[in-house]
Amino acid sequence: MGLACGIVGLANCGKSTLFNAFTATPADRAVYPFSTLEASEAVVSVPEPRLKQIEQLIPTERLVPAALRVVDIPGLVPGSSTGKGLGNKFLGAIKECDAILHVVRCFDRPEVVREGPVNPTKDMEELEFELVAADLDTVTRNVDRVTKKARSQDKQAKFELDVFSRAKHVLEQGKMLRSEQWKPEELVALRPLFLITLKPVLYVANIDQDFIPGGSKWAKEVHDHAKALAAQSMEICGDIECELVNMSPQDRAEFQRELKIPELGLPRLIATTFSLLGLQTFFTAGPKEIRAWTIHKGDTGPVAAGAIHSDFEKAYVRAEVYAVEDLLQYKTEAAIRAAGKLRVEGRDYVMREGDVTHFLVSK
Ligand SMILES: Nc1nc2c(ncn2[C@@H]2O[C@H](COP(=O)(O)OP(=O)(O)OP(=O)(O)O)[C@@H](O)[C@H]2O)c(=O)[nH]1
Ligand SMILES: [Mg+2]
Repeated sequence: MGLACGIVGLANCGKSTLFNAFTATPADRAVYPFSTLEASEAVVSVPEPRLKQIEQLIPTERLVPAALRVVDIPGLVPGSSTGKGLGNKFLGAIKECDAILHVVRCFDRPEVVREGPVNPTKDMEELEFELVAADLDTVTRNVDRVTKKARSQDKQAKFELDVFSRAKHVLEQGKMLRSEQWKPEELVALRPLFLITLKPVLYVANIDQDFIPGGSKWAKEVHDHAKALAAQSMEICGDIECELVNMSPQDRAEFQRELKIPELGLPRLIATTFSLLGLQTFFTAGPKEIRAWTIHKGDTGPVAAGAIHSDFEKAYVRAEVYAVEDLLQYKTEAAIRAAGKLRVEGRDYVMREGDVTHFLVSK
């Protein structure tokens, strides 16, 4: 199904606008809060300049970029975790996501309703409080669940109880789970709980158009907050991005010149989200299509083959592999082979970023 990132943020911070920019399709934007009542989902292409570079040397019928699912998650409000606003309805949608884009309102526009003056720090803390409360609820229920089992000296249950109790303690202090160091086996125990504050997050300061060159004091609050949590952050003007992606390329170029916006923020946002997910890309290239595929860093050849077709993981025999850079240097696969740069890799091979592969699978 592909990996998913969920767009969260308090009401009217610009989530649907950003979602619209992502998908270049009209989402239900509005100046009143709770304009979005259901989570909507779209699939976006991950920008990949190397596809075109490969095409220069291996002519093909079509280019297929990797895909990322984006989910617009309805308005969270202070108190959501206890049923206020749309209540807990949002939780399921966030839990299913692999990464979170936390959108923060850094624009002042009186007609776009909000309670009190623009205050990014307060907004971030309020939303995080809701997420922490939601996780605390989940963890508490699971502590209760394994406590009885742990008493009967069940080793696995005892381990889970330790891990869950520590998670509970972290959350009770108002901290997010990703702020803690977890061992791989602890993460394995926590994974089935789909905890929200354990997911990687990117803070997105949704700024006013006037601050596109930078210098928004509100955006700085977002960057500082993210930095203190060892998280990444970036600035974007949702409104402008949304307008730009819906324009013809000519109009867009003119508009960008006029407004002095050298580059769209969106491709960078997608690329950052992609790296946040700990992903890497490999390619398959032939006369029918050149395609970018998504795997996790550290995945082996068989796992990569399985991304193409689930049967291929078992049926994997070997892979012929070279790097995109080799293709750019030697120009043809035959020349890469002649230069001894085409590698034959077995089942233990750990894929590298930018591999171009032909998989040999058994019938
Ligand atoms: N000035 C300015 N206005 C923006 C920006 N992004 C969004 N808006 C406006 O803010 C209003 C609310 O945006 P939405 O995208 O509907 O907000 P939302 O977070 O999806 O709201 P809910 O779904 O109701 O929680 C719209 O009128 C947008 O045009 C921005 O970057 N700058
Ligand atoms: Mg919305």
